[in-house]
Amino acid sequence: MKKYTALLIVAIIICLLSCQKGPNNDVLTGEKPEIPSDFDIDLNNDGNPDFAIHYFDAEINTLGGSAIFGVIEPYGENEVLLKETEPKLFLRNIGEVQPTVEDPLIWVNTGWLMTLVDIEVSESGSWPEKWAINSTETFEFYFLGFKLIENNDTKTGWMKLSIDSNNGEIQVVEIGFL
Ligand SMILES: [Ca+2]
Repeated sequence: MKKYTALLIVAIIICLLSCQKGPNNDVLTGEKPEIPSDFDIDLNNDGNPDFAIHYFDAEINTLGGSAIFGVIEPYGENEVLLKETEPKLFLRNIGEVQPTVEDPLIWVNTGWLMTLVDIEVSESGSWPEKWAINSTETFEFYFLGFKLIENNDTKTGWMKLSIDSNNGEIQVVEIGFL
C-alpha cells in the first residue's frame, strides 16, 4: 500500500511540474524559425513601393538571446496611424482613420522600424512555437491606417493584414482609401 501511495505522490509532483507554464503558455522548441521573405507594398499600384515589410535577426541581450522581428517601414514621407497608449496593431474601427486625428491618435512617419510581429528566445534558450503579434488580442485580420504622401498630394487609407503566428508571415489582403 505504501508503494502505491509513494507512486501517487510522485505522479502528483510530476503533474504539478509539467503543468507549470510560462505566463504566455508558450510551448518551447529548440529549432530556430525560418525567416519569412521581405516584400514591398505598393498601395496605389503606381509601380513605386510605399512601405516595406522586413524581417531581421537581432541579438537582444548579452546572454546570447536572439530574436526575429517582422517590421513595417515607410518609403519617403508616408505615415502610419498609431495610438500612443496601445500596441501598434490597435486599429479595429476603420472610422478612426481620418486625415486629422486627436490625441491619443497620432500620424507618424516611423523612421524607426515598427514591429508588427516577433519571436524571441526564452531565458532557457529555446524558441517559442508561436510568434507574438503586436496586438492586445489575437484576430483573424489586423488593420493599419496610412497616409500616402507624394508630391504635395496626400491620400489617406487603411490596409488589412493577415499575420500568421505559426510562421510570422504577414500578408496584405486588402487596401482601402477614404
Ligand atoms: Ca505606390
